[in-house]
Amino acid sequence: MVMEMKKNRKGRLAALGVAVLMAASAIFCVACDSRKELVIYNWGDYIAEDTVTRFEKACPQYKVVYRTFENNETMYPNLNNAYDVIIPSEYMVARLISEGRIQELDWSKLPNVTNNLDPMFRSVTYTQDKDISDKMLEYAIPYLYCTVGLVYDANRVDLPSSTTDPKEVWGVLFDERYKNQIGMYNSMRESIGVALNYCGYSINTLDDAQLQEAEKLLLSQKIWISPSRGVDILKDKMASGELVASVAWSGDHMVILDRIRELEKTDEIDMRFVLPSGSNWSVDMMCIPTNAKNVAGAHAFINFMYDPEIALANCRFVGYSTPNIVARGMLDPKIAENPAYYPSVEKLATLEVYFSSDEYEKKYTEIWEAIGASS
Ligand code: SPD
Repeated sequence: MVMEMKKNRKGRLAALGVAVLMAASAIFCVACDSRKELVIYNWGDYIAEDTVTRFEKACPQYKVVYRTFENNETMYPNLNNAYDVIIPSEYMVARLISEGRIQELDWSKLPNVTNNLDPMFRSVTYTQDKDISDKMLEYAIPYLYCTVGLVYDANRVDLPSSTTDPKEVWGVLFDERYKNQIGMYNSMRESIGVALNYCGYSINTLDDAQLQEAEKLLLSQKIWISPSRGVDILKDKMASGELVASVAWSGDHMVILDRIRELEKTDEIDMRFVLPSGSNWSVDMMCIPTNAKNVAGAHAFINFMYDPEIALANCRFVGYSTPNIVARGMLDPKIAENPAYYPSVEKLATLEVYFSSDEYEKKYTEIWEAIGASS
């Protein structure tokens, strides 16, 4: 018995010794890690799995802290945390510029961007305010872009394959035959935009009657169709066959196709993407908040992302369209020349970017909250 107690005490002492050593070495490691933190805030599922490691290897003076958000509106209230690089969509970038929340970039630190940015991005319209649109690239660098369309399983959804009529395309999402089998993004502008486009209105309307019609439609969809709501989760639900159709960013279509292949379901599911006329195209942009603590590291990261090899690996992994002209040239032409993923300047002119202002914010948020609050 005494022997037993002695043994236990010895064991406890040994365990304590190990714990003390471990704590001391942890403190020592933190103290000796002289790398400067670089805090990145990006959409979920939106970077290749090895990009951060590759960056830390290329720039060993930085240690990345990587955080994600679900949509532009959930990102915005968190900006008081000092992020170094944030990657919102263009309409949110326009708002952040007008509010003085992001800083001017030093292009002399971005030679890869200078050399590899697709020239189209130097002249596209990013927002309705021409002054802000013209100076967008002084504050933000395109990361990846996409269009908004419908993904659907052609084996289970009745939709003429040639149509791009918004009434027909989006009609799938309001069709009671597909009750419990459709997906809607948990994202304010995409949801209201789909409803407006379906009704035949601009996705940027401020007209109260039109907005009310869109609200009514989304409320009845919620009651009669019970859509699955989410962002990244919808890709799995589409690939597994749980859903037959969903609103989708074009990049998500590419990921869904990959997952269907992984699940060996290509014989069962014929997953297509259609871009309705008058829909949205959107570009997510890398910016440095005014309160960033590591401005040099932020420039290094943005520049790194424009290395053609890195940009290529990243866009292949996440499925979205790259604004890096050299990387795009290395893609399979079936993708790089598909107008649903890489619309020409002429095609872009038939689509809309989301506009932003306090009035948009107020009117669209009211609708979004009304839909969220309804039972
Ligand atoms: N996994 C989420 C990727 C988000 C892509 N950006 C969407 C643009 C919205 N305007």
